Amino acid sequence: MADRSVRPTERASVLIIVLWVAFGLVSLAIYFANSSSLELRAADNRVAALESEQAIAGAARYISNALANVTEPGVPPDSATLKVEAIQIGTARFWLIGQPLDEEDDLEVTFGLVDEGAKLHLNTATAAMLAKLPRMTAELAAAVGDWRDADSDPSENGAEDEIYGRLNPPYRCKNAPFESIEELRLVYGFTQDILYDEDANLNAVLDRNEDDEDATLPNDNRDGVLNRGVLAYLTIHSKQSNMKTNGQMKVNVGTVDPNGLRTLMTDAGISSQTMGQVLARFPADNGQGGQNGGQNQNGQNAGGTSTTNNSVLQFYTRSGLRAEDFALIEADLTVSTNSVIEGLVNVNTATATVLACLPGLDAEKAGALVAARTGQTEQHSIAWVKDALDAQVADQLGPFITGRSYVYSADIAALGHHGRGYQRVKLIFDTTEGGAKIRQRQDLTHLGWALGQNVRQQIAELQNPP
Ligand SMILES: [Ca+2]
Ligand SMILES: [Ca+2]
Ligand SMILES: [Ca+2]
Ligand SMILES: [Ca+2]
Repeated sequence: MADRSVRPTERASVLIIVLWVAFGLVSLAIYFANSSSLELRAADNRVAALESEQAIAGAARYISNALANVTEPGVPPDSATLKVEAIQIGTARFWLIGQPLDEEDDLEVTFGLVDEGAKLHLNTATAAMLAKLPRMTAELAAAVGDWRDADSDPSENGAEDEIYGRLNPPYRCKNAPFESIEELRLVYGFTQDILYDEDANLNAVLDRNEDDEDATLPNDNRDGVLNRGVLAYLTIHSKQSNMKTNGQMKVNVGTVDPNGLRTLMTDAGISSQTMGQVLARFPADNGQGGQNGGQNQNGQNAGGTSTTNNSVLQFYTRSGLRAEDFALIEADLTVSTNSVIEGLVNVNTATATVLACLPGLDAEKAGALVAARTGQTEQHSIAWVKDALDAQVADQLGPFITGRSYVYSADIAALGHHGRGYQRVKLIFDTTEGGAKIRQRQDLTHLGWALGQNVRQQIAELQNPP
């Protein structure tokens, strides 16, 4: 009996050892379970990121197709059929982050394609036009001019090699056109703040961190209004072909080409009576007129005769055409002999801020223009501009505007399953040569979440239905 008995202290220590071993085993199990769940989670995130990457590739094809199949060249895809929000591809979704027409619309994301023609062209806009943008000054605009001009002579208030040579580290002035709008960061005087201002994630929305003073980056003024930097208003992509869809040059109405104009009006079904009246207003000039009209070097008119027009708008004003007849031929008219025209601003889609930069306009007149275009029936025409402005102002503005756009950007944000794997890519689509070609791809994922509060909430509700 005695040797079979175990002393209580021994029994206790065996128990403690057993407990320790059990504890160790459980810890190990928990450790491995945890690390494998971490690994699972990491793998899951990688899968989600791959899914959103695939969604972006799908979005690119979807948009390409929509742009290649528009009803008419220069007219955006029908907004009633183009899907722009929470489009599902497998378990992923994508959104197109747009730009609001009314800039005071800054509390939630606007969805849609972005018209590059609604912006100022950084390579073709004059320094005077650029200087009128928010955050710009005459000095900054002059420095932009010197950066892109071929010479090394500083313009008034500008900056050429001599100034860049004094920077630390020094570099050379580019003396060539901009290849991206972000290149502005290299131009003398430009800062991150001037480029982005409060819209640090470039989504045209006043996100929380953009309205909390210096609690989180960026520094903002917490006034409940989004102040946007110059990047929002600039492009290097807007352009249009000077060819008709059949490959022939458009009809020159700079120095009016009566034969071309007659053919064009006939094909459009404009009555012969109207045609006669229009042609009578542009009698062939002795030396320059008639069929030689297209041989003007730069497409601008040197003369002051009534047979020359500085713009398609001026031609329309003088032609006596009715707006609906003009709209039929407008897309095939030009005053230029170049094969491509860069940087015309689409007066039907530009914001008042951009319009205010154009010659003849200021903030007040631009506001009036935007008010006048609302409810226009000929949505891709410039005819309405004639009635919205004084003749003199319209003549100044005419050479810088268009009614159509051929280049769009798609700012695509995508999420994989469970709302994970956020990615954002901006693509530039160019339709000037028919079809839709991608000209530039820029990854914007590093700017962080840009889909606003509503989408965040929608995603949360999808994961945990109420
Ligand atoms: Ca230069
Ligand atoms: Ca210069
Ligand atoms: Ca923002
Ligand atoms: Ca603000």
